[in-house]
Amino acid sequence: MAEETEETGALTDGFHLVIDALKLNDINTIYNVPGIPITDLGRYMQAAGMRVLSFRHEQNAGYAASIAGYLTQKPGICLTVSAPGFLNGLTALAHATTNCFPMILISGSSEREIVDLQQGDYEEMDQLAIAKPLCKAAYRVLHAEDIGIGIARAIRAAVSGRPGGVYLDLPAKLLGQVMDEAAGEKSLVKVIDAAPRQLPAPDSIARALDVLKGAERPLIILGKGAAYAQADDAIRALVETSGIPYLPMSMAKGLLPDTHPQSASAARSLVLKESDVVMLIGARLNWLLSHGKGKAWGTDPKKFIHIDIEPREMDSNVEIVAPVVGDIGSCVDALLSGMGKDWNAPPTVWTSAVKEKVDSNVTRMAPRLQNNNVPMDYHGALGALRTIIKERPDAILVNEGANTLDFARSIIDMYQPRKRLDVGTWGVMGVGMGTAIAAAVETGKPVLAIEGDSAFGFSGMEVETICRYNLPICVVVFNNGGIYRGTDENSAGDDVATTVFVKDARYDKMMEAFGGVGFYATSPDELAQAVNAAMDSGKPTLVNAVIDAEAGTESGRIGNLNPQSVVAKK
Ligand code: OXT
Ligand code: ADP
Ligand code: MG
Repeated sequence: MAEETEETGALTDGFHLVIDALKLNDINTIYNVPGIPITDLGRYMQAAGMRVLSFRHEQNAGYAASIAGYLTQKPGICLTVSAPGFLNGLTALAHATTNCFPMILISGSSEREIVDLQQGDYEEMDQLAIAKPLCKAAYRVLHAEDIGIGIARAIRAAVSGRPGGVYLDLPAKLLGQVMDEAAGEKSLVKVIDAAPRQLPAPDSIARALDVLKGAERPLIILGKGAAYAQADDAIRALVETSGIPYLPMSMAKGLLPDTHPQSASAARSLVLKESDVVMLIGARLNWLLSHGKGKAWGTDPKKFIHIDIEPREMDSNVEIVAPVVGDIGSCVDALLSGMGKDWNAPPTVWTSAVKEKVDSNVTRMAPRLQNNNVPMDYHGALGALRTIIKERPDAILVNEGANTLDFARSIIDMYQPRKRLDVGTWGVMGVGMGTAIAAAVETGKPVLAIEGDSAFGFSGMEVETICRYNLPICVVVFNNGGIYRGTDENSAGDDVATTVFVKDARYDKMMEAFGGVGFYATSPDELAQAVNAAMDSGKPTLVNAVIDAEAGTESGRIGNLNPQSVVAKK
């Protein structure tokens, strides 16, 4: 209330209140594309000591913000201009929500009075209404004195419970609104305990342990929620104390090193089919796990234990006999103390069967990774990159594509948590450069981005951003001349086939165009040399890796999801 403030005569405004509110909450990095009405906001942020990274397209800034949220447990912030900029950022906001990454899309917007009467304002759009179905929460702030509360609500909504995307609408007029500085300062809110621990009910833990005790062929599945939770030591202790084989989902690889003796990564089909009790930790039974039923899960009856912070996730696809609702750190701690020291490891006949399958799959794959073929196949090229990650386990691996994604996932072992960042729940192409940039900025670690040539194209212009900020990112483009393969032919007309790109494209020149380093690699040895040089130098680098145009398969490992025409004419 005005009369309670110390009237100093000094004024503040919407721009500065937004900045002060973010800084008060330790949010100091912004991913944005400037323009009306937020150009000055970015300038003032920079002047106030915040890191403001400008991108070439909002979608990439948004993907950067979403993965920043995943890596830091603080909401990643994407800042966009009204209507078209907002819409460009919206795909990333939806992606963050879908993947349970905390992110806030802050967008400038046009004049409410004109927008609501649809009188044709500059970049007119009812952005709040459009954002709502795509995020966890959406807010608009109309008065400068509400900026503190608006930002506090956005932060809490993004990170508490199941994390997700939040939209915050800041109309242009708000930024220029002026108020007394002391009153403004008082209106700011430092969010206390933004993501409170959520302890599981003791009876849910007892129930889960009972089910686990009765298991003959138990399996733990670790998802990216488990990686997000940053309960790394507790999760490792749970896996090791229980003696249960575990299967990491793609972004949970490295939560325990992939070389861990209990890893069932290389026996995926076997453990899904033959397990009798499955404990999911921060993983959903969505399409990536065949919804917990059907052929992939075999005929043996299953009992599912599910640990998740979101109660409504339980029974979403199949019956969950032991729901454990709470934050993963607390749930895993409670399970561990319930297990005690005398916990019986699962029957050896089960763990040996898993180990045998792992060993045989690993042994079968090993010689294929040694080849030095020209042109390269996926195994040869990824065999070389696998060694590089083994030697540099703290590097962050970004990965997208179809074959490039699927082969890299199974070939490249990860050794540390949250080092593998990929296409996530939607299998979306285009996350590559935004993800690589945020990974470098947020962690200061070197980044290796392994990209299909199609995948890279969605965000390729951001190589300029990488050069501009001189980030330690090495992009390897798996250039097979197309989507899945470079060999399709159009059976009618002169246009090339729909999945085919320009032959012998030189993606390396794109990086050189902006002052970075380009390499052209035709063999696994050349590829290893180039990537090692890039990782040693820390310079922005792009390696054009020439892959056999025939090597890939349609849609990689998920070709079965393509509908088939029964009346196909050709
Ligand atoms: O147990 P079995 O015997 O089954 O064996 C398994 C493991 O046990 C074993 N394994 C191992 N063996 C030995 N050693 C080790 N270490 C080891 N580890 C594992 O290997 C097998 C396989 O293991 P995996 O991979 O774990 O198991 P599986 O069965 O594959 O798992 C199932 C899934 C579903 C969990 C897994 O497949 C998965 O995670 N898939 C994700 C797939 C995905 O998301 N794909 C991306 C989307 S594809 C498509 O949509 C594309 N588009 C369209 C498009 C998109 N997506 N987005 C937008 C915005 N617009 C359009 C496009 C345009 S892809 C694409 C571009 C593609 O072209 P590119 O040029 O970019 O790429 P290229 O294909 O390279 O040309
Ligand atoms: P994956 O794709 O790796 O299988 P998903 O994205 O499907 O993983 O699942 C992640 C799950 O983790 C979501 O259901 C989300 O609610 C949950 N989750 C995220 N953070 C936490 C946390 N701190 N505690 C408990 N569950 C969490
Ligand atoms: Mg390709």
